[in-house]
Amino acid sequence: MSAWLRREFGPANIEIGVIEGHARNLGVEEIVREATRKDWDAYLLSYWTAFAMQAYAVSDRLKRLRPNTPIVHGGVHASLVPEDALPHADYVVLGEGEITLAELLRALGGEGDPRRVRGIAYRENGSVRLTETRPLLENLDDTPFPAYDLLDLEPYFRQVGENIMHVVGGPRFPLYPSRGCPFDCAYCCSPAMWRRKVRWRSPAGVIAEMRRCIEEYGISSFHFWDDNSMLGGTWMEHFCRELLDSGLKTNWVALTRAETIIKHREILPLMRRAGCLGLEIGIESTSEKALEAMDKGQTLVEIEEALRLQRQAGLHALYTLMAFSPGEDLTSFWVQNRTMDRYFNGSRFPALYLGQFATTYPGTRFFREAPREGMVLARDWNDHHHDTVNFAPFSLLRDVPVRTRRILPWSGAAICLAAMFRIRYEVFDLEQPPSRLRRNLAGHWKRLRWFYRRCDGTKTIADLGEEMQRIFPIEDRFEGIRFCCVAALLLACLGLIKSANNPHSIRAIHRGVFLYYLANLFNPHYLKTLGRLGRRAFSPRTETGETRC
Ligand code: B12
Ligand code: SF4
Repeated sequence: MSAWLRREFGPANIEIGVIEGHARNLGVEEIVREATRKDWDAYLLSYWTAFAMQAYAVSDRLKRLRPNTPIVHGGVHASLVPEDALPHADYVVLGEGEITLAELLRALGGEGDPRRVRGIAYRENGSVRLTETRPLLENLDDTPFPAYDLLDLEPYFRQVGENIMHVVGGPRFPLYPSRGCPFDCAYCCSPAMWRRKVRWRSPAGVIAEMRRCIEEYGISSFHFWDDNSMLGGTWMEHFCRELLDSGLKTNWVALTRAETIIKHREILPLMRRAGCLGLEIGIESTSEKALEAMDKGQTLVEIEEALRLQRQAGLHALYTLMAFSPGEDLTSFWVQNRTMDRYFNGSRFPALYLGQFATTYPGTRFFREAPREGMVLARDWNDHHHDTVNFAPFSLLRDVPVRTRRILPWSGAAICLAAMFRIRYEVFDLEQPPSRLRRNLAGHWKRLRWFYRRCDGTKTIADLGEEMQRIFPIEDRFEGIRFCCVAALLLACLGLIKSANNPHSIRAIHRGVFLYYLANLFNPHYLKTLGRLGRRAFSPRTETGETRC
């Protein structure tokens, strides 16, 4: 966007400052302080749902300090729920921002009426007005080389685990071969945001961007951030051939879908030769019921075949999972873990596979249908993040857990606690003082044992959640349900509990998983991460109490 504005206005006629609050982990006050160091003509904010509250707080502070400076919001959250953003903004740019923002800034500078600009929302007499829809950009090759010179690039160059681009660590840049996706998955913002239309840049344009990244920044690794880079199989084929012809030595990973991989299987070896390291598939769930409910349009048979084909071509198979989608229950968690073991683990020790939590993003069908499908546990937008249990489906809440062991084995308990530490970031936030962190761990340990004892085949998970809320001193009104759902997920994956409706006997795998983690301890990468975690978790620090964004 900055590069677009610079080109539109001419570099000599516009000055742009970028504060990357998320990447630099800045708090509201820090952002406001930086933003008010100069007298800017407009403030532009971009954010996702999980950061909306911080963005609103920043806007409100800026409005108080600079009441005459227009504030414009954009990005996926503001675009899909402008009525929520508008109390904190003068204008919201809806969807694709390049042309709209340039026109709006010109209008704000006196060249026309801002309220006539297409593709925006604003307030008038207390109600929200949307202007005519802005057509999507016709030629994506028209988008300029990103203005990396305005960014602090250090957070992009960190190692895996600390890198904001996660999945694969190390220095690399994002790339967008395309925008949009024709599918209509219930939980995804893309259909509403990009209107299910797919547009492509030319292979030559993408390669030119790669060349500049290498020549100007020495970066030759890339993360393709479009929705499905393999969707146009012929595009990918041309791109790979041109990339090989260009002589550039690059590494890249991309997102795609299982059936796309199968459909374009013949180009996988070519992609590998052209520098592709791996492809990420959203597996989401291994429950056919859940996959159907979310309209994923991708079957388990396709997923397995796609993973096989990737491996055959020498590509890493990356994947994502979402726990607590409508349709999932205790049996599906057990089946999921065994299925993932089959997909990824072969004959090694059994492992525990955890991804993120299903999240009801506004503007999606999942958001609209969530109150009918389960309990919405999100208290505010801060909770709309995949690290937080913000939804529990009735299919799970109404399931009745039975333990498969008389008492919780210590190895099972240890795995559950370690896993909770990894997946419950909001509870085990490493920024909090060590004493609170230890208290949280001890509390989790106590509640886990209590939960296991109560899995006697007489109570549903919802009942247990409510009971836990009454018995334990928990401040958060949803924590009982949240905890029981997470405990149920982990214990069911390990086979230490099963559904009372499941007539089959289950062989618990806790010892195998424990050995798997033990074996991993000798992996230098894990050792390094653990060392870092230890240092971060237990080094003394002062608490500022400030919300981070
Ligand atoms: C690449 C990507 C990632 C990457 C990089 C993320 C990053 N740090 O930037 C990775 C893989 C790391 C990632 C992770 C996550 N992602 Co993600 N990701 C995407 C993806 C596929 C592309 C984002 C993108 O760059 N789009 C292309 C650009 C061109 O579009 P854009 O950013 O929307 O910007 C345009 C307009 O919005 C507008 N605009 C944007 N800002 C502004 C500001 C102003 C002032 C104006 C005028 C206009 C404007 O103009 C831009 C150009 O036209 C989107 C899906 C999608 N198709 O957008 C999901 C998406 C953004 N991710 C999402 C989420 C939730 C996540 C995760 C939390 C996990 C998850 N459940 O998927 C994590 C969290 C990561 C983190 N550290 O915080 C959600 C956000 C939903 C929401 N409402 O908040 C999306 C929309 C996917 C979805 N579930 O529907 N993600
Ligand atoms: S989840 Fe992937 S396939 Fe489904 S609509 Fe979103 S981008 Fe498309």
